[in-house]
Amino acid sequence: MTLSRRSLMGGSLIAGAAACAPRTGMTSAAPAVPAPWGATPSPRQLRWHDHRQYGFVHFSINTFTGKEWGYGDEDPALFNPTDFDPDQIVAAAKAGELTGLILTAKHHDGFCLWPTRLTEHCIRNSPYKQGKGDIVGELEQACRRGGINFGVYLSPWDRNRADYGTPGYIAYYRAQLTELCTRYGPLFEVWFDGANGGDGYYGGARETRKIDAVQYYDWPSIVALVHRLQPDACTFDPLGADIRWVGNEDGHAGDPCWPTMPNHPYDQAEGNRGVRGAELWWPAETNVSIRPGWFYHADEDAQVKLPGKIMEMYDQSVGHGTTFHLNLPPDRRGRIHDRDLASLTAFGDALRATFANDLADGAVATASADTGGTARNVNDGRPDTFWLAPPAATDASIVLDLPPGRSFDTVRLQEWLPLGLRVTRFAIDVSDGGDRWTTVAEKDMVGPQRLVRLGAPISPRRVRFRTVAAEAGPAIREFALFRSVAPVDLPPLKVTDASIVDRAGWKVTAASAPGGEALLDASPRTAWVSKAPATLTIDMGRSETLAGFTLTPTRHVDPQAAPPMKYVVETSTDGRNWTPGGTGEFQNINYARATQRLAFTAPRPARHLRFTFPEPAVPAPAIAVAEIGAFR
Ligand code: FUL
Repeated sequence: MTLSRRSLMGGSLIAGAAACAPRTGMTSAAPAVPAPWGATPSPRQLRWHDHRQYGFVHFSINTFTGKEWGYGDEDPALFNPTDFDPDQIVAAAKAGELTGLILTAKHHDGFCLWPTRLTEHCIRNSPYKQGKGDIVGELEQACRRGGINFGVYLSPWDRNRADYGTPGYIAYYRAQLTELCTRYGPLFEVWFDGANGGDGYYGGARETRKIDAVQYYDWPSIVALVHRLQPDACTFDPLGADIRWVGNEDGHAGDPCWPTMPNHPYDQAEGNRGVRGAELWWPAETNVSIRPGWFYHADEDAQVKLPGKIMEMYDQSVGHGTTFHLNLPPDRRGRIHDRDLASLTAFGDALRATFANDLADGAVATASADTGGTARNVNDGRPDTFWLAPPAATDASIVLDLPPGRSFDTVRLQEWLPLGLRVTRFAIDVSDGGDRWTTVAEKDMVGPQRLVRLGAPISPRRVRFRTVAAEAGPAIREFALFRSVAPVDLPPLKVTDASIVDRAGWKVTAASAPGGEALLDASPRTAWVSKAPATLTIDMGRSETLAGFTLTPTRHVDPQAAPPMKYVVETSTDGRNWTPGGTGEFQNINYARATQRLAFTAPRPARHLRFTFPEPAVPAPAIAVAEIGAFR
């Protein structure tokens, strides 16, 4: 039988709802729980929603080669962390209030971080612990010790395997997955990357291989394998069983981001906002790196996202109804760098300080419509209770009469998900007594979690949640109030990297489009834009021995101009005689907008650099590049 996404999603919704009947007190009988409205989460999705924010750990061969995507021909001997400390990584995650970690057990280059017998391209052949180490197991154990969840990323694309593209590779991939799902205890999430096919080593073939991912992997059967071996693990997969991609790697979900989606293949624009009332419960995860790249690169130490930025991303992910998946890449020692740790800690401190005290605690809740005295459940601090309005009460509201002196600027709301997304739009009103209400916010969707930031603290006597539009009387799990604490900022970090060539005196001497000075102005905000093929020649004003060049793509997504897909680079000492410097593909450039470092085939003296960028990385009318540099 072919499993469809729908059959994967089905299951125990009824059990989910029944287990969660509202708490109605000792004396009253539990009211009948009404039918859910629309799609509802499976029990495993329901648990996953409550994980809220967790970490990604990109750590592999790329950490040691400075790349974002390994080609697949890297020597396993390169993997050599000098001081791998999984407890330090877990402590960093906990400092940032992350509830779990997902490790890249294998990235696109095919190198496996666990001692598998399925391939030689793995940690057994690395110097780490003389081939006796197991990064997957060591991090898993540290997560258990630290009391946080553990999950794995296993890249479907494998640039090392000779059999990539044939049925033999799928058997290999499933065997890998089986090892990961059976050796490392309960996993909370299994992450399947959407990046698939392109050039690679492929056992020495060194060619480009394209596959039809949907057909090749047969996602429903892979997801079924995970669910059979790991019933609690939600899959992040490109077809759509448990968790969907939010549609960007910048840390923001649409406002709101509905957890429901139509039953058709993933569409990036839809993925960012979801579709109200659609058939599938397929909620989004917002994944983003704390650094420009997914892997650690020392020259990005000064570009670690600041605590305020992390808080903004938290608000725009968790606060919009998705989970927040923040990448923390360990450095070459195998530890989280001090800068990332400082930023995470400041973010975590602010989060803890903000949400420590629910200022709705002790308030008296009165609902305009209620089923069996459930209004008080809305601020009882319990995750297993909710206020339930009768199904027909689509205009229901609930008022919290606050004890005096409560000053808040943040409202946190949650819907009782087993009954579906009943509320379409709501308002928050406040009053100082009597019936004069002022509306301070109006938003679409309550959903798994909704944060409403008011901008400034207010101290009303009463605060009201009011449905503006609903499909059924609301079922609200939480109506909480907080006073936000802003994260403490970090002092600027100045990095001096002697390998980076100073660009003073550089000039663009020929180009396929004007505006080349934007490439040399040290601002990633300005860009040089050219139709494809884009060509560019730079005179550095003096000759020196260079090892390679850097290219920074534009940071913003622009349908009119995309980063280049490939490059051809040449060097010259006199501007007349040119030596090939290499050709290649930029790695993941359209999604991770980080500076790319490309080594020449060999270091050489050079004064002039000449580039050709044949085509954009994704279909677009033009190519855009923000900065070009060089390294020794
Ligand atoms: C992308 C990959 O290509 C990146 O390298 C990274 O792993 C990111 C999380 O997903 O699709």
